Amino acid sequence: MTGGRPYYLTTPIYYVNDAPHIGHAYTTVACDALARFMRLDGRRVRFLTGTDEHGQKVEKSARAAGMDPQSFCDRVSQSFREIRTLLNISNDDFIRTTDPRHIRGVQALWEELQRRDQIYLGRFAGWYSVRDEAFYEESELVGGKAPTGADVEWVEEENYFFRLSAWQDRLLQFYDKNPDFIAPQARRNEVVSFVRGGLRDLSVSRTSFSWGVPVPGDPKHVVYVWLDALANYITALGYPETESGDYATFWPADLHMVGKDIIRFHCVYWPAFLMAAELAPPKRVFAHGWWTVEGQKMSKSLGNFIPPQKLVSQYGVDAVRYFMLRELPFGSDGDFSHRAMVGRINSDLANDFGNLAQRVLSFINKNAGAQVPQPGAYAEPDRLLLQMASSLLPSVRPCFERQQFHHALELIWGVIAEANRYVDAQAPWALRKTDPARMATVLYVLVEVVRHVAILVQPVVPEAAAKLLDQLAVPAERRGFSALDERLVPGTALPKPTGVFPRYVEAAETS
Ligand code: ME8
Repeated sequence: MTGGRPYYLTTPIYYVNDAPHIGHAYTTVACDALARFMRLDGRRVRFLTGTDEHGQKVEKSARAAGMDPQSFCDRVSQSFREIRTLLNISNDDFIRTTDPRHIRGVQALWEELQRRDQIYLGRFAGWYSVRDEAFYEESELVGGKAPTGADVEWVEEENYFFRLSAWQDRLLQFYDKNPDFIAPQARRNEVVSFVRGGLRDLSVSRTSFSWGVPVPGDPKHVVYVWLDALANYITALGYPETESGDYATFWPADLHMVGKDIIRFHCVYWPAFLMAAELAPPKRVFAHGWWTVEGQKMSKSLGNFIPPQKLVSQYGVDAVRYFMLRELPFGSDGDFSHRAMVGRINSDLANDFGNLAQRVLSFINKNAGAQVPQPGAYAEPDRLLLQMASSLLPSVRPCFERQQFHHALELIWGVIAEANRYVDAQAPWALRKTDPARMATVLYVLVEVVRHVAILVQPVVPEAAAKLLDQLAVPAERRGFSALDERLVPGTALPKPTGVFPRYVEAAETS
């Protein structure tokens, strides 16, 4: 789409030290649903994801795999790229921090910061965690480890420093003026109190390894992996070119979606780097919660990282996407269990939505000439149900704008429940003999409601929604939100329906 107000959203760029798992899939699916929603709503969307390939952690993993870092990154980055097909992700761009366009942009940002006297050479002595790629104060350590539980090592080396301490007041003013910058509220409070507690200058280069972007003019240093990584959000838009092209169109980003683990980098360091380079900070950072698996933290030692391939082959792509966005209030932590997944598939998808669509469409196919029925005058219950369906978009839109996916789905499923009650109350099968004209009106109301719902769920379950819209004979160009106000044309032939949400049946135990 070329017209429309721009909307730029990003996932974190994922470390290539490990293969993708459901945590990565979660952030990417949430962004994808939002990107699709905005496109259907007429926005000009740029949706970026990618991989974070530099730093000591990746260098170590490459060595452990017996590979040179570049070949190692090429291999793992490819597995993150494959998520696109696997989970039906509609990203517009995929950036790698080893891309020449990115390296150029990072060096330009460094030079800009240096030119503005925001970087100086000093000596670092402190604690560093390779797993978190983060520095910690002595006072932050818990039992000799990072607050995240990661091991730390004592590092002393010549480093460049960014004058973060000088930005404390301006950051606090920025948060104050932009109450929506950090969501949810609890994360906002956490960031504000961290900054109020005082900021120290931040070490932004390393000399003890070489897998990174060389510091311009001093190549024995590589740029700190977080300064390198955060810059992806602008280098993908063509930074340092800011006057024209994608940067001019899409920056500042409407949303950086991240997990709660990396909020400090996105809400403190990133806006400070940008303000120091006289660039606009992003409009919003949303930090979602953390998944555990069957009640346990995901970890290498437990071997319970679920690869997205496994989920998709077991449950299907739409079911996985729906589950992720419906199961938890977006922002809260939650548990990924087989039982909960099957519950959602069989009750919300198969029983509520699938059954509604299937019984209406097969009834029309068998008993109403396999075409869109001709409605007569509407009765009160018809008007009420149609009204509920057409008021969905105005109530669902603010939920998406505020990343309240679960709430948007609750509202849509409220209409599905109402439509199921309406089928039972109006009993079209009984009307077939007693009042065929009334039967046609009831069926028309129902296909209209199914069309509304199918259009609105496209961002979350794109494959099933497309199949359903095919079965309603809705042409591809009439599937955007601006087509919601239109009506199905009576007499349009409808193809033979097939179920779009199969029930999940447990495989029989084999011994
Ligand atoms: O932090 N539950 O990359 P990363 C929910 N390269 N989300 C999870 C999760 C879980 N259990 N585990 C991971 C990095 N995630 C940096 C980012 S951005 C400039 C650089 C998701 O590979 C969540 O979005 O460790 C989290 O923030 C991200 O993966 C961390 O990915």
